Amino acid sequence: MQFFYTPDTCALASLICLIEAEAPFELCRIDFASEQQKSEAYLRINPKARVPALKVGSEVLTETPAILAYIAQAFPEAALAPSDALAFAQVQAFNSYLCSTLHVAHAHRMRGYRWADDHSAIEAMKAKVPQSVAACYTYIEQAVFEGPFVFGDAFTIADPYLFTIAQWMESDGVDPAGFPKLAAHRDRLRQRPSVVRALQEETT
Ligand SMILES: N[C@@H](CCC(=O)N[C@@H](CS)C(=O)NCC(=O)O)C(=O)O
Repeated sequence: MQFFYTPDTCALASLICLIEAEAPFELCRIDFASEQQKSEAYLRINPKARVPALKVGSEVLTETPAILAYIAQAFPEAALAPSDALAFAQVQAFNSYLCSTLHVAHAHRMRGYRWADDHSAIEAMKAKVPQSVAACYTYIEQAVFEGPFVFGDAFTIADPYLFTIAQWMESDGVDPAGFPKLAAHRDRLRQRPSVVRALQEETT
């Protein structure tokens, strides 16, 4: 497998899971500074011009929830997701929320140009980020998070994904002190060997 990533992006969640699963893969770094995600060569891999992308044989998987679910199912011995269908769907519901709601709220800070051309509209979207992102964390802290992991005692594909996005709390203008369970989860995951290794590998 080839894993296409950029440091400090949502690709970290999939990298942690590849390491957890002890999956064989080659790391392929995409350089945002030179806009390599828009290069012809990368667009042939992922026409969406985004990371992450996971090449499995001749197939390319994109979208973090899909990549995480694939890793969990392709490497079942790593036990990264529940085998019960309903419990698995709950993990997918959570990861879909991170992908389609929390990550998108965060993207309004740096990528407002995706939704508007008008400078004042872009600035207004940026100004709303601390509030819209905090509302997502309030929902997760109060209605979802079981502890010590998202879904209780078992570490699942939901944990590295939440960890990855929660790394951006401060830069999104959200104070982690307002979310004690999520802040403790973030601290706990920072110590986990797969996370330590992923953070090292993505920057080397
Ligand atoms: N829904 C996608 C989002 C992927 C995405 O937006 N990735 C960002 C990095 S976090 C990216 O590649 N941005 C490059 C750009 O906007 O040019 C997923 O969850 O995998």
